[in-house]
Amino acid sequence: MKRTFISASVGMMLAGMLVMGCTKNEEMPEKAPIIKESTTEAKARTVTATIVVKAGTTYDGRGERITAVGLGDGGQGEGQKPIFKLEKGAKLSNVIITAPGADGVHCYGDNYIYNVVWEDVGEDALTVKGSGWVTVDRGAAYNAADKIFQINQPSTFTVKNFYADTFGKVIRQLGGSTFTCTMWLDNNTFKNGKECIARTDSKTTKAYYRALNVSNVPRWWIFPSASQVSPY
Ligand code: ADA
Ligand code: CA
Ligand code: CA
Repeated sequence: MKRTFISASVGMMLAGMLVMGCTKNEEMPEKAPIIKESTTEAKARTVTATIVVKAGTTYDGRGERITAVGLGDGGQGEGQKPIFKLEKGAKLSNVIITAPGADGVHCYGDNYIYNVVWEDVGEDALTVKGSGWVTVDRGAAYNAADKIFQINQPSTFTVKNFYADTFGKVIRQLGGSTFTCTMWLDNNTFKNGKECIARTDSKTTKAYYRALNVSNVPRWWIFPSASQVSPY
């Protein structure tokens, strides 16, 4: 949570495009999250309890904006509740999560997260809580005081076609943990990070990356050895 509200700037950008009569792609920010453009038409939904997406099923919000009430203040206190709990094999798509982000999305393994926008990340945006794979494809995360993605179980974690602006780190494997993860980062834009793209303390975790557009992030990787990270 960082108290800059991005909708105003997105609105101004869209208004500016209209004034200039601009429809060209080069005037859009790179990798603009696709559902931001239809935010004004998206349904608003308030949730007061974690939404559980059952094993093997899909929750498709079709662009709805979800606001959590009573799940946590979105600050840095641990123990807040998730807004979504994805059981094994569940999918989540096309939702905007507003402030307060609480503890975001909890993933129990083999989860596909497509086009989810965190407008104001809470304690963190998404946590891997079960082993397996988790793929985050498209979408965006803004204003994370610290972590966006927290990995607490061995997993293959992929982030692709994603946009993050203002964060501490994009990915953090649980501090002090020695289990093995594989991170894949492909075609992402990461701007204005205080610390790094990814951090682990595990000597067996590996990261592979390509097509990253990174600006104003002091270090890309904080890993025990540089040999754990490679382009692909
Ligand atoms: C911190 C904390 C862990 C866990 C994690 C999370 O790393 O030390 O116990 O709560 O955050 O999942 O947010
Ligand atoms: Ca945490
Ligand atoms: Ca958390």
